Amino acid sequence: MAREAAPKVQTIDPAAIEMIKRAEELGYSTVFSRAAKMPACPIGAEGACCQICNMGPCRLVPTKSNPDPVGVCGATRATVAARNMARHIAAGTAAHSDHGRDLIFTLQAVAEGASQGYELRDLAKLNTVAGYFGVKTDGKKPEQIAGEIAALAIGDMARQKGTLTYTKRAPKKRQEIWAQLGILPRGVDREVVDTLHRTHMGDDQDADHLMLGSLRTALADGWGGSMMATDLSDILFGTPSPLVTKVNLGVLKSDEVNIVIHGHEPTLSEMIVRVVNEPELIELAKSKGAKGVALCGVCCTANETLMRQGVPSAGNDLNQELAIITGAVEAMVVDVQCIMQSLSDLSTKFHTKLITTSPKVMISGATHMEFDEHHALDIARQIVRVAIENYPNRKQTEIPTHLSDLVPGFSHEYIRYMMGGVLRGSFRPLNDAVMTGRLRGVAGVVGCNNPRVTHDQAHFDIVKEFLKNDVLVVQTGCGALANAKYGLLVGEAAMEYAGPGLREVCEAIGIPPVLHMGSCVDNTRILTVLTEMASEGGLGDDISDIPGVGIAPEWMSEKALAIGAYFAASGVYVLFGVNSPVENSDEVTKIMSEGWEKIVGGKMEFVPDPMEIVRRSLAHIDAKRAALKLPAYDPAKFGKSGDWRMRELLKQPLEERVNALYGMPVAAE
Ligand code: MSK
Repeated sequence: MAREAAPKVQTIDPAAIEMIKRAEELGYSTVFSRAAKMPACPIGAEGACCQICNMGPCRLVPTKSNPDPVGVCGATRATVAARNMARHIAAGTAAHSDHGRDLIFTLQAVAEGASQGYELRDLAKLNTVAGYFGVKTDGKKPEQIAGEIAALAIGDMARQKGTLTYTKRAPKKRQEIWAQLGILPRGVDREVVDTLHRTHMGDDQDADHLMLGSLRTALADGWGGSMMATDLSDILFGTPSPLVTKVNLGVLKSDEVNIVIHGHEPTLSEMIVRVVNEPELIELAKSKGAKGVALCGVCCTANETLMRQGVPSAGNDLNQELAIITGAVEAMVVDVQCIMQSLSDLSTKFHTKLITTSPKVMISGATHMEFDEHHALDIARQIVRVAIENYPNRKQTEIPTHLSDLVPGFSHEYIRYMMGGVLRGSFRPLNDAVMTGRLRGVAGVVGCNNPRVTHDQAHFDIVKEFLKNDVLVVQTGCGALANAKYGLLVGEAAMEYAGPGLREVCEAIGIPPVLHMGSCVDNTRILTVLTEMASEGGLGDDISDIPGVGIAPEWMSEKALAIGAYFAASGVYVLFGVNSPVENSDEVTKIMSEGWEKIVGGKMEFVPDPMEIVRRSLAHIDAKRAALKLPAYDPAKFGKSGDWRMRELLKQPLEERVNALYGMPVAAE
C-alpha cells in the first residue's frame, strides 16, 4: 500500500517543534526533513525485495500480467518475505545479545579484580541470578559467585546443544509448548548463525518453517541475551526503584557544560555518571567559565541511567539531532545502536564533539575514545575533560524550556514489593485487580519513534485510550520517554487520564498509571512480570492466558521485530504500527497471526491505525477475560472509593511525595 513519505504533523513534542524550526532557519537537515524528501522504498518496505544472491536483486511486485511473481531462482513472495523477516529478527537478537555479552565480560572483569570503577552493587540479585544458573553461593565470596555466573553466561551465549538456561524461568506450560515445537533455543550465537545459514540462497524455502526458526532465534534474545543484559546490569549498577527526574530538551543547561550520553549499554555511561561531579572536574569547568557539568541522556542509555541514578533525559530517539541543534551540547558520547550517522556532520556545524566509544562503532568525523572496562574511570574522566575543554567554543544557544517530571524505576522486583507490601512481595493484588475487573487488563507499549509517522503521537494516543479503559500500562525504551514528556509517568496522570478502576489501583498503591520499566533490553522485565502473574494463580497457568497485549506503535528498529517475535513466542498478542514489513505476502502475514496463535498462543500483527490497535487490543483483552470466566469489564462498578489522602498527597511537591510513597532517596537533578 502506498504511504506518505512523512506525516503532515512531524511531532507533538513542543521542544522538538522549536528545534525543527530552528534547523529549518539554519538550513540544516534533520531526520524529519530527510524522511519527507526520501519516500520509503515501496518494494523493500513490504518485504518484496530479495537481495540474497547476485542473480538478483529480485523485485517480487505483483502486476496484472504477473500476479504472483517469483525470483530468478524461483523463490516465492512468501519465501522472500519470510527470509527478510527472519534476518531482521536475527539482527535484532544479535544486537541485544551482544549488549548482554559486553555486560558478561564486565562482570567477569569485576570477578577477577581487573575492572576499574565497577562493583557488585546488588548482592541480593547476584544470589538470585546464581540460583538461575545453579551456582551454589554458600561460603563463597560475591566475586567468586560473579565469576562462576560469568563463565556459565558465556557458555550460554556459545552453547551448541541443549537449551538456554533462562528458558527455565518461563511458566512450565510455556516450556512444554516450546519443547513440543522444537523451538527451545540453544546458544544465542548458534541461533543467530542458524538463521543466517538457513536464509542463504538455496536453503530453507518453506515460509512456515522459516518463521518457526525465527521464533526460536527471538526466544534466544528474550529469554537469553536481553534477559542476561538486564540481570547483569542490575547486579553491577543496582536494581532500579522509583525516583524522580526530568525529561525533554529543557534539561540542557545554558550555563553548564552539557554532556549527552546516547546509545544503549550502561557500562561506560555509569562511569561518566560517577566521575562527572568530581571536584577536580568541576573546578576545571569553572575555570572555563561554566557553572558546572550537566549530564543527560537520549534513547536507551538515557533510560539506563535515568532509572538508576535519576540522570535526566533530553528525550527519545528523534530528539538526538535536536539536542545538538540547541548549540548547547559540548559532547555527545555514543556507544551502540540507534545512533544516526547525521550526528557527525551536524556536530561540525556547531561546536559539539561527537565521541564514539565502542570498538564496534566508528563514525567518520567523530572522535574515537575507545572504552575498556579495565580503565573505565580513566576513560570516563578523559571524556568529561574533552567536553569541558570544548565549553569556550560554544556560540549561540537556543534551548527549549520544555521539560516534564517523571517517576521511572519500576523493576519487576519493585513492582512485586509495591504490590505485596513491605514485608512480603507478591503479585497477588495485581492478579486480584485484574480478576475483579478493577483492571481490565495490562499492556506493554514499547519501542521506537519513526519519522514516517507523527513523532510520539501514537504512543500518546494509544496509552491514553488504554488508561481510560482501565488498562495498566508498562513502558520501556523510547515509548516510555515519549509519554514521560506528556506527563503520563507521574501519579497525577491517574487522576486525569485513568478510568475508575485503574484510578483506584493507582490511589491504593501510590503509582503512576504508566510504569517505566527501563530500556529496550528491559522488555525482559515484562516477561518476568507476566510469568509471575501466570504463577500467582487466578489468571490461568501460562502467559497466553493473561488479558494483556504488547504494542510497538512507532517501531523502526530490527530489535523491535525481535522483541515482538519473542513476546509472540511467549504467548502475547503483539501489534505493531507504522507499516507491515511482510505486506507483500498474505501467506507470511497469516503465519505470523493465525498460524502463530494456533501453535504458541501469541501472534504478531501490523496495524497502521493507532485506534484500530486499541480496538483489537481491548477485544483481545475481553476475550481472554471471558476465557478465564472473569466478570466482563464494567467500569460502573468502580471509582467510588476516591481516597482523600491521595488528593492531599498530590498537593505536596513531587520529590516529597515520591520519598513518602516509596521511601527512596530523591535523585539530584
Ligand atoms: S533506543 S531500539 S529507537 S526504543 Fe532503545 Fe529507542 Fe527503539 Fe532505539
